[in-house]
Amino acid sequence: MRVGIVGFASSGKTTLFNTLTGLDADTGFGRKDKVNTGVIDVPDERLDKIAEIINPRRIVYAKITFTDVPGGSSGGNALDAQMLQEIRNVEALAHVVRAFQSPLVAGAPDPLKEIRDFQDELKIADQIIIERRIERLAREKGNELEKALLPRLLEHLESGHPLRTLDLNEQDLNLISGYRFISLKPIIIVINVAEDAVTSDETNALIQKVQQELGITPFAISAALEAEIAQLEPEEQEAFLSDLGITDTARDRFVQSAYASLDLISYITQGVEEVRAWTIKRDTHAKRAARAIHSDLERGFIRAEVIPFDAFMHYRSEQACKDAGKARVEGKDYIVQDGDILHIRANV
Ligand SMILES: Nc1nc2c(ncn2[C@@H]2O[C@H](COP(=O)(O)OP(=O)(O)OP(=O)(O)O)[C@@H](O)[C@H]2O)c(=O)[nH]1
Ligand SMILES: [Mg+2]
Repeated sequence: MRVGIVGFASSGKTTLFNTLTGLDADTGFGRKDKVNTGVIDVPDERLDKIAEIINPRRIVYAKITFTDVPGGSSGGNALDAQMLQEIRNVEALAHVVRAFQSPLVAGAPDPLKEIRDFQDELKIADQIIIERRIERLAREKGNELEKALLPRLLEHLESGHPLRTLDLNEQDLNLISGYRFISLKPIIIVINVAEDAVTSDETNALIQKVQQELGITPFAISAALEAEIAQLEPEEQEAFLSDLGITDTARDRFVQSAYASLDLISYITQGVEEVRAWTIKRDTHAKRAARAIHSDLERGFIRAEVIPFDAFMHYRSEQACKDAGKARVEGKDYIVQDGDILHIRANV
C-alpha cells in the first residue's frame, strides 16, 4: 500500500517519515522541495507462526510505501501542482498536524485549525477539477453517467464535505477512478505533539474533538522523540520505550492504527516457497481479493480454498485441516476474513 505523508510545512512530516522508515532524510527549515520515499514491512506474527510450522524458503510481509510530500504554509496555496500530483498517486493519506511549539513557526500551534485548513485544501483541489470537467462536458459529448454524477460530487464538496464521506457505489467509483480525487482517499490524522504531551489531557481533549468533528480517530505521537528512539539499537529501544510506559515502537503503533482506521485486513498464502501476507479492504469478496496477488487471478477466478488461521495453528498442516473438515471451498462472493489462509484457484 502507498501512503502519502502530507500536511503543512514544519508539521514534522519528514521527522515522522524517518521514524517510520528508519531512514535519515533532511528535516528542518528549507527542505521543502524534496519528496522522500521509503518502504517498510508490516509486522505480522501470524506469518512467523506459520513459517515455524512449514519452514518456507522466505517470508514476505505486506509492505507500506511512504511518500513524504512537502507542503507549504496554511493560508496560501499550500499544495502546488507537483505536490498534488504526488498525493494523487498514493492510496491513503497520513496528515501530520503540528501540535508542538516550534521555533520555525511563529505563534502557538493551532492543530484544530490546521486540520480544518488542510481538509479544505484537499476539497478545493478536487472541486477545481470537477468544475473544469463539468464545463467541458457541457460542450462535448461525454459519458451520460459521468455527467449525472459529477454535479452530485460538486454539491457535496460545496457544502463542505470531503468526497470520502459521500455514499458512492462501485459503479460510481469506477467512473471517477481516473481522477484520483484526493478528498476521496482514506485519511489518518497524526497529531504531532511535544515530547511530554503524548498522553496529556490537552491531547486527549483534542483527539475527542477531532473524532467528533471529522469522524476520524487521530493518532498522537511525538515524532521528534520517536525519531530519536528509532535511531537506537533494538534492545535499547525496548528499554527506552518501557521507561516511558510504551510497549510498541512508533512504527508498530502507526501500522496498527493505520490498519484499523483504513479498515484494512490481511489474508495469507502459504507454500514451501513462501508465506506471504496480502492487504485488502475489510469486506472484500474473494474474487476482488485475488487482485491483490494479480489481476489475472481476479479475472480467471474459479474458487478460493480457505483455512482460518486458528485452524491451521491447531491442526498444523493443510492436509490435517482438510481431514478435520476445517478447510472450506468458497465462491467469488465469499467475504475474506482477516488471517484467512487462501489458495485461489483461477483460469490463467
Ligand atoms: N519539539 C518537537 N519538534 C519537532 C517534532 N517533530 C518535528 N519537530 C521539529 O520540527 C522541525 C520541522 O520538522 P520536519 O520533519 O522537517 O517538518 P516537515 O513537515 O517535514 O516540514 P517541510 O518538509 O518543510 O514541510 C524540525 O526541526 C523537527 O526537528 C516534535 O514532535 N517535537
Ligand atoms: Mg519535510
